[in-house]
Amino acid sequence: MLQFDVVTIFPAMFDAVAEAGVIGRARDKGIYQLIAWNPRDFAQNAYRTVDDRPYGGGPGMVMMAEPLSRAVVAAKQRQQSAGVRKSRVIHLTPQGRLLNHQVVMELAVQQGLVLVAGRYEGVDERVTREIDDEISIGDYVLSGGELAAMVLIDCIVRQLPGVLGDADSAVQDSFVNGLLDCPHYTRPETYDGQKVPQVLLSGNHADIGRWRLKQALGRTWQRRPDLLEKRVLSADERKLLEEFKQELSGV
Ligand code: 9D3
Repeated sequence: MLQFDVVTIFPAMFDAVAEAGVIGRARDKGIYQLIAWNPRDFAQNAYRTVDDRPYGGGPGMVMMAEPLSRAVVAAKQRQQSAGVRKSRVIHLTPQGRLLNHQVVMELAVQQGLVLVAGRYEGVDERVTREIDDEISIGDYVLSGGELAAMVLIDCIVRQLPGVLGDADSAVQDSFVNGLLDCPHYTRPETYDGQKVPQVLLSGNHADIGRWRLKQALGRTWQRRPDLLEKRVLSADERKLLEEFKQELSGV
């Protein structure tokens, strides 16, 4: 069982991820455990203060080192008691390395992850001693690390054995084969004057497979050319992509 411990001043936010859909079911099945730790419970004064003004001046507040560090230590200790040999402590921060599928797979093989979600302008730099890794989920500004931690939990848990059925197996996911997904259709055959592509009604699974691959290649070429540059195309795939471009130009 993968152990997640999250350090956050908003523990209730994590009820959302642990209750909904496949990720909620995985927790019921005992595939992972998620515990939240509130730095306020480790604060030293009666006001349970966890933030203070920045040395050097400037706007905003900084998360204090002591309550945060003590919460991380408590989380690590709990993981050891649960049988985790080596916890990995990850700070979600805009300064971290960018999350991608490869990073997710690297984290999905760990026994225990302690996720540190910050608020305010940032975390006192001296908490670094407790941190193994820093991760950002993209170049846009969130109000805190909690949503980033939930993104991380979601994409790690769906990689764990027994979470997804064969049907939507993680092996079939986009980004695993380096392409965007093909378009999908369900009933009715005509919706608002728009027809389902004929090939999908043909029952010819070889043709359907080729059509889907062609669409996946074409959409990746149109929307995410950076993904195509990173991926070697087979002769067959190059031919399908050329066909896609031909069809687009109205031949
Ligand atoms: C003024 C400088 N800002 C840094 C870009 C301050 C700041 C903004 C937002 C500091 C922290 C935050 C809160 N964001 C996160 O904690 C965070 C985050 C994000 O904002 N974007 C992408 N990934 C992440 S992971 C954690």
